[in-house]
Amino acid sequence: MKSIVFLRQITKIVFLLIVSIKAYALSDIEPVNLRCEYKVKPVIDVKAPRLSWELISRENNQEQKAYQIMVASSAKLLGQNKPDMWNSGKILSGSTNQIEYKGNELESAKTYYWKVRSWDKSENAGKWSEISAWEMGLLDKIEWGAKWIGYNLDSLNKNPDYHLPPSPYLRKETDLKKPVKSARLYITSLGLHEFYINGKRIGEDYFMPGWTDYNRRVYYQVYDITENLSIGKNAFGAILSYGWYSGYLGYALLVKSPQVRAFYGETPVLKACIVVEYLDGEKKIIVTDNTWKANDGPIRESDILNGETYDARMELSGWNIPYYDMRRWKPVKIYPDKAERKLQVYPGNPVRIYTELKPKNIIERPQGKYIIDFGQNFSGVVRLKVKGKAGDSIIVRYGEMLHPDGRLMTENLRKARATDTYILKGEAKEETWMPSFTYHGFQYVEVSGLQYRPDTGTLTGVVLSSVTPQAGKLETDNAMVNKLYENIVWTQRSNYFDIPTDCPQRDERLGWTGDAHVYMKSAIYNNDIAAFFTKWLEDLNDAQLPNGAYPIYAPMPMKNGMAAIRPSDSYSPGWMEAGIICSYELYKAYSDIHIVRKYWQNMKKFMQFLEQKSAGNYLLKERSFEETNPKGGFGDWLSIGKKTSPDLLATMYYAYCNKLMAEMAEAIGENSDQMYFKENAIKIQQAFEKHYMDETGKLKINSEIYGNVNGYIEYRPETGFHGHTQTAYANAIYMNLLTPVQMEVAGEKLKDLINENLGKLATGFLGVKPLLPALSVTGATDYAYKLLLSQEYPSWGFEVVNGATTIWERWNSYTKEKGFENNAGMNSFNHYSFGSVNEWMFGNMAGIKNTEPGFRKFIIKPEVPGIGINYVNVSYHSINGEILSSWKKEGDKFTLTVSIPVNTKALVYIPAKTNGFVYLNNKKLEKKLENGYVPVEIGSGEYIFSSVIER
Ligand code: RAM
Repeated sequence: MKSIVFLRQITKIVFLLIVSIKAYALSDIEPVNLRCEYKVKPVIDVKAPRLSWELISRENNQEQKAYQIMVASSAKLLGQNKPDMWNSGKILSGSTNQIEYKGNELESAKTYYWKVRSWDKSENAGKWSEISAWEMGLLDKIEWGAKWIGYNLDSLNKNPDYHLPPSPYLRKETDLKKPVKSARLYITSLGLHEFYINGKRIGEDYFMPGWTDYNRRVYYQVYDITENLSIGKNAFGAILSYGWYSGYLGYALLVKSPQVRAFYGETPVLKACIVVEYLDGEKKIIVTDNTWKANDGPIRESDILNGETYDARMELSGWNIPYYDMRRWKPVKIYPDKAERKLQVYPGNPVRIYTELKPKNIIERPQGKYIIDFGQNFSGVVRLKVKGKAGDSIIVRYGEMLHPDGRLMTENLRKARATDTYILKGEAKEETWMPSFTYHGFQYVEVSGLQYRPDTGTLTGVVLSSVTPQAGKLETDNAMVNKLYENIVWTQRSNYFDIPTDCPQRDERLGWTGDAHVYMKSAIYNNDIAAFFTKWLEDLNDAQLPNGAYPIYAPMPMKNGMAAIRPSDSYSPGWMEAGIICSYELYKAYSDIHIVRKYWQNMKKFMQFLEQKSAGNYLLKERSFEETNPKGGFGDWLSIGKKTSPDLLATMYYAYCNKLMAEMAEAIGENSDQMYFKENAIKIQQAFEKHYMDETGKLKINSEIYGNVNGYIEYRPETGFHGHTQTAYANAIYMNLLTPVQMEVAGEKLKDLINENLGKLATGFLGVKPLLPALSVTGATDYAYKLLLSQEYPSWGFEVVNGATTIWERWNSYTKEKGFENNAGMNSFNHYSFGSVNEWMFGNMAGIKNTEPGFRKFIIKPEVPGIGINYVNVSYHSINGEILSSWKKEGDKFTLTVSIPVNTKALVYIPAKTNGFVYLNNKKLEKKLENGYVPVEIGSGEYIFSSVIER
């Protein structure tokens, strides 16, 4: 009896032990890639920063059931689990991103340390993450105590063609009496700056503080300069340039605008604050004030569009190191601040050197000139390593293409001089120089002034781009498609340059809104652009016009209530919707409801503008936008063939924006707005159907209404405007504006139009993005592949086989027969809009599409062509982790390898033959075929599916 009791007790203990082990078992779920406001260990000035992490685990179908965040004011406290700032406690939630800090108030200039742990699907806690951190900027402008300082050199270098004054140099020396514990540099400028401490350039960033509406806000950077300082004398030096603040912008010179440069101010100015903390805790603060001295120096001209001239003979040797003789330097001038101008931490990804390129080919030209081919079109500059006599000028001209006779083609740069000049000081050793405040879009440079043949070390291509982290990879067994993808990536790299520009080479480089929204989803698959667009959406909303319309580009400097670069620039259907579409894409891709909330009132104001335009008809009839220039806006810009009515497009965008607004309203819990926009969308769809569609489902417009009206850029009386175009159907399908029956009809019509056009596309900027997706949705994947794989004009392949290394602005930017036919004045070879086919390559060819914000839920539904591609390997690093879709077709055998991040769910569609079987990791699945696919829902993990498909 005794022993039985004993046994019972033992069993009970063992049982309790097992239960408690289970309860306290440590899961292998682990938070990694901890970020704050989309960045790893950033400096920020957001009062309730958003935290995110990704999860890893060896277990399949793993999920997060809860999390806990701890934030402390020191790493030590956090290590001891003493979160003096915030302890979230165990929060029952599956969210791993967009989690707002809810702790004690964050203070200026402090660093905060944080960690997180998650509970897995079985409610077991994982281990704590590694410690991450963020630092706060200066939260109040007053704290800077610094003045705007500058040195006006505006009267110099005024010549009839360009007014390019030299760069001011500013400096100051300070004694530091004791050993330094830590030091920070807070720095900004109106115009561009480079900053030096004791001879060393601070930071790796270029073109800071970026382009904003400087009347409203200017950004600053924060650098840890602890290592740069030493006891004793320290020298601080800055070089300023005109940049977007006071240099040339866009085509102002070309179109002979009343003002061509200095749109925000004339003199570039600097504001800096250096906070030094000595080892003993005492602080010393050095600010820009009237104790700084100024001079002009070797940079004789510097302008983003026009280039830089550097006279090495005028170098101020030793100017940025201590004990420099300052007698010839002048006092700086103090410039007033604007009370309303905000001073904020740069929220985007700064421009940095991406990589360097060696010359691929060096070609000798007449008159001692050489052309250097870098083999790749890109944004950046060249670094020179040259020798020669004092006073010799080395002149570098930049171009994207060569004329057939071998000359550098520069006509398409229009008024952008795009020339850098280096004047040698004539040293015995080689002299090295790279411009600081200009960039060019080019593949070739022409160099003159060299007394010898350059070799591959003489000129180096320096690639500059905003550092948006890589997110996607795409590879197929089709060399042309691979090259197309590479070209798309290079085009994005060239144009995501502080703002999303249209092109990097000519006198334009503006944040064109139409280009930005048609390409954005494509961009998302390639890079993490969350921070980049967080910055530009601010620019876009700052530029919202008083009537509520979003402009055709942003930033848009204004003068007397009109665009300053070209007074007739305002808004355009197809462009202005970027205010809605880009916010929506950011929300969808990164689950960013914060951005939706932030601009909700702005977006509603835009919707009111559209409503007023529709005058109660829920429709934008023909000739609804007579007030813009060009009339009706830009329409399906650079399309070829029949032109789509801009108002028909405007109406579709009107409906589409209402749909997106309804979805965003739901996301932020604005229920009445949601109802309102949803109903509006329906009403617009009905009005659209009534006005722009005949009984057979054919899209139509009344072209005669446009007759005899000058000012419609694409309207010709002979050819008119149309509704029955590829662009019109593609958009109607993509935007989901049709009933199922109409959808089917539209799909047929779209195919008919392609057939009539000998199997070719005819779309412009607005039609190209939805074209392949629309074909896919309506079951014409074979058509989509035919267009993708075509190498005949007009197609993506045509550009590739004609040597393109980036995406062209026009389908016929260059043809072998006609050369640079068209308008060499508007002919960029580095323009991403037509690269929007990338969205289809990731979303359809590889089949990765998000169905819940942030790719928390997504589908993988690869579309497999009959011929042309047998292997596709695509990954996308979402905010929830890395997704893989890799498929292979060998005869009739199909294999699909997928990888699903922890805490996400995927609906995988495996293509299969009727009556065919689908295997998962070699095990037969008992599932039914639906429209050629077997859908399988899976959680995290790696899986290999195989099936038999039609050959
Ligand atoms: C061109 C720009 C841009 C386009 C507008 C309409 O000048 O390059 O790509 O959006 O015009």
